[in-house]
Amino acid sequence: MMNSKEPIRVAVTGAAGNIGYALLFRIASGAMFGPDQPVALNLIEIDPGMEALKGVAMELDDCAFPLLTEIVQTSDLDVGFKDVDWALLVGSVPRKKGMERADLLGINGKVFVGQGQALNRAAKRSVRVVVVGNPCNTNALIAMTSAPDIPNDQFFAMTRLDENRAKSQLAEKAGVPVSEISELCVWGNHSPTMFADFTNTKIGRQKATDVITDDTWFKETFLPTVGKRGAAIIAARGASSAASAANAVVDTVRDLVKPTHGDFHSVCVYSNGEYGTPAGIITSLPIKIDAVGKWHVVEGISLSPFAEQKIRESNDELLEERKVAFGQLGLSF
Ligand code: NAX
Repeated sequence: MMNSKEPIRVAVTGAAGNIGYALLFRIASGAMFGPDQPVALNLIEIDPGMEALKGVAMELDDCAFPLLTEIVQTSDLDVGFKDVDWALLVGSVPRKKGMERADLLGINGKVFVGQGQALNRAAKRSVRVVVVGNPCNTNALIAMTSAPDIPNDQFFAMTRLDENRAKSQLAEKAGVPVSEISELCVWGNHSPTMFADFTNTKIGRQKATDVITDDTWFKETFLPTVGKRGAAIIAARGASSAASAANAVVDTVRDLVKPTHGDFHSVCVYSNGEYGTPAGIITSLPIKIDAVGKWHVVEGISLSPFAEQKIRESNDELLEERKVAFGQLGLSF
């Protein structure tokens, strides 16, 4: 029987890449927006990826997903972003040997200027944008700056994978199911400087630091393990995180569209100076969603001097990224 609901239109860039391949099938199956919400997919690739994209679209067809109403395949951003409700910006140029961080910021910066401008021209004014392609915080800030008609609070970057990784490390250490771990915010930049705040995390109803009473483990094992988990996956698998990254995209969007009951989550948002974070960067903060679907930064978290110092270091890195990238691109902030 036909579903009478209007489909949610979702653009995905880098759709033929590794994360794209793990993500599209979950969106189309209903994992992101629910089991009775139709979706239309606008799949965006650069020209060299278009042939592989054709194969991915064939496989989507072959799943006969009842919720999937349409697949658009394109390398034209104005077609890809036309009337979209969500834009998941996954594709970006990877860092190659001999490339400096500043080079990467400039190369990807140009891409995200173009994507921001195209979103501004073609997407719904209510579009929400989640940037995954690295350096995702600064890429998101660049896209936001290049899309002046779309409100700043509709741009996000992803740290949910880091939160999920941190939760699973704590669950393993404490010998409890991962569902027992809550209130774990990853603060700052999606980079090894991020701070997974174990000091405010709960295990069951207790403070994590009352269950695991080993400060050295938190500082010298837990934090580096979470920060370097991406590199450890590459070393073991010979390829970067894809299924877990796609899962984190699903988690991020799913938890942005429904009111928060219980646990809050980490999302990079445009900062207004909350918790002493510099205003005007896209940085990871604890986010909850109210009854009308608007996000807010969770208030009242108490940060120790150690936590404040770690968060400051990560945000300083974001200020530096902004300075370098915006300088190269001739953008002002
Ligand atoms: P892949 O290299 O497998 O796929 C990227 C795809 O993007 C390719 O098919 C490529 O043709 C396409 N692409 C490149 N530039 C594009 C553009 N301008 N427009 C449209 N498509 C474009 O990478 P994959 O493993 O899928 O990772 C994608 C991005 O996610 C990388 O930047 C990666 O660093 C980042 N990640 C971010 C994470 C996060 O937590 N924020 C975690 C996972 C991942 O590392």
